[in-house]
Amino acid sequence: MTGMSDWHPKEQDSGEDPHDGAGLTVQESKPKLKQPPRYKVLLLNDDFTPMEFVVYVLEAIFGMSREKATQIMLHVHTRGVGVCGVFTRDIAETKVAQVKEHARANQHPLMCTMEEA
Ligand code: TYC
Repeated sequence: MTGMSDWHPKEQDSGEDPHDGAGLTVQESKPKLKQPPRYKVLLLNDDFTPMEFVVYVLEAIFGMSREKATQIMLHVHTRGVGVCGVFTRDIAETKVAQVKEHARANQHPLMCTMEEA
């Protein structure tokens, strides 16, 4: 009996030893799961959409109180753009589509978009 023919996996790999028995260090793998990327949903100002309509959209689609919705609407009105919330991609895409569809159905030019947070 000589050389590699005597090699037995059970003797070589206890699961604890970071060395492989041949003088080489085995790198433990890093955990592969990551948090999913998050996206900001942004509301854009325009000169035509009524303030009350924007407040309603923020209440209905983003679950905001009237007070919070009014605060965000006024921020967008004065600053030009504002964050409605931060979500995973599918949820952000759905909310953007809901805002646009609601605006379109009511013939308002209100625009909504998303960007990676
Ligand atoms: N600027 C609009 C107005 O004066 C109100 C408005 C606010 C519109 C926020 C869009 O995202 C918006 N009627």
